[in-house]
Amino acid sequence: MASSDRTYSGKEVALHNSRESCWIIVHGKVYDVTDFLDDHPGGSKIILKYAGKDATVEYDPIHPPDAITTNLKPEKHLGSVDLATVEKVKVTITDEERARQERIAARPPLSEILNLHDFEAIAKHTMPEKAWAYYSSAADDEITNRENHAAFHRIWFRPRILKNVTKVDWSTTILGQKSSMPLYITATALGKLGHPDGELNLTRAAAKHGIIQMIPTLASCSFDEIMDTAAPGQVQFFQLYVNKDREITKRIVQHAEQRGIKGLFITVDAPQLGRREKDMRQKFEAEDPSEGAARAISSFIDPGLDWSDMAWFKSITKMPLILKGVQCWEDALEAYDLGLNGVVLSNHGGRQLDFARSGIEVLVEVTSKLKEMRGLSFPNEKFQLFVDGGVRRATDVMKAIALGATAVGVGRPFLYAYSAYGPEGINQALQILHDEFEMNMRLLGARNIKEVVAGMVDASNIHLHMVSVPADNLYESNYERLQGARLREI
Ligand code: 173
Repeated sequence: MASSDRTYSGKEVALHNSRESCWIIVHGKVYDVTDFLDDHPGGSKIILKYAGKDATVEYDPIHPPDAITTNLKPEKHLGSVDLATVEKVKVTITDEERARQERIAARPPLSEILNLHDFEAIAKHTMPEKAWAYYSSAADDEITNRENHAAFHRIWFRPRILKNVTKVDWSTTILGQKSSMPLYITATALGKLGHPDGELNLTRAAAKHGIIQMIPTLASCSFDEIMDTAAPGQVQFFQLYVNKDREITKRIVQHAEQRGIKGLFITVDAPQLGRREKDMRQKFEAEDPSEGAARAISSFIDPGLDWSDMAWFKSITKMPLILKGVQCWEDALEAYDLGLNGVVLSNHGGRQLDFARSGIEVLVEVTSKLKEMRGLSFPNEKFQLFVDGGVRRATDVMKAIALGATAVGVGRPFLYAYSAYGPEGINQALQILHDEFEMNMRLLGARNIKEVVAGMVDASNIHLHMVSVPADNLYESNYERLQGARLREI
């Protein structure tokens, strides 16, 4: 019987290269995954590709480092391998990859990146194709994905003048926690697809700029690694996918609380993952070749979650509870009546139900109905409203604040910033937003976030989906059209 302190040679491991006996190497350790093959959420095919070999490079972006140790029985942890004896997995540099490297070398200097669209433009041309497809993809015809951004174009400003705007301050508090801007880094999965440090890029930049990061359940880095990287006292939120096994959920939630997480955002818009066709066309190497990266790893999410679970969440944690993915006033009202602490008006970046309305549009109906039915005014300390989706500018954030949001979530733009330029990219992205806030607060005539009020916007057309707006040239050049099926080469 193998013992876990044994050191194997690469040759010995290489013998176990079949479905009958399948060993793999990850980070210098040897694992017997023969019995696990059919339980692997991403299917057996991808593991078998690395049978007897070092799978680290393929493993890293998709799994938190502790995924293998927590999911594989201890007796299957066979020991270490002498890496010097392991045959390198041959990485053949394709013409496509060579061309990508050339494009990376041709990036403009960061000083020429002027806005968040610019990061997206560079990321589109320099990220590995699969990673770009995964981050940029959205559900079905991607109508909601485009609408998220377009909806902000139906809101116009009514600036005030002569307000002595020598000093302007756009800092705020979110769930009682200080933030240097009324926005937070929202949760997005698989951060390492864009850069080897994955979510840690966001953690470090959030600390530097005094903003809050929402840590995703499906981060590429482990939760503890992210918490350990955070600066002392750095405020973080946690996004939760609820596992069918509630004991696992309870363990995750209580661990998050114990590590100092200040808000639990329960995702409620993904009982099943949307079909993201750009991702599916990448032929991600899952059991079912049409699955795509996200679907392959999401089978644990419980479609049985319902309102009656909320009392249970309250019983297992004292963290503020916020539902992420509310899409109409009726559900916002229910959340309020159940005593939850807020809702994120979100359609998951257009990645779930296509033709779901934008969060900013839903915000307008939620504030009006909750005022009418419960006498609430917004922003509201006790029941906070958040919006995400389509945000690219400080002016987008200010529109949401004027309409009653406490803060706004930004996801993809920050992934693109670090995917295109690494840690300096995300720093620059946040600096750009600070600069945009400073200028636009002055131009709007608001000295602080409390002065950004409903009277400063005209959102009277928000519910009209067919109004003429000026062309959005930067966005249009980044948006990638869906491609239909093509004939095979003959
Ligand atoms: O939007 C997503 O891609 C997402 O939330 C997700 C969910 C499960 C697995 C991977 C990603």
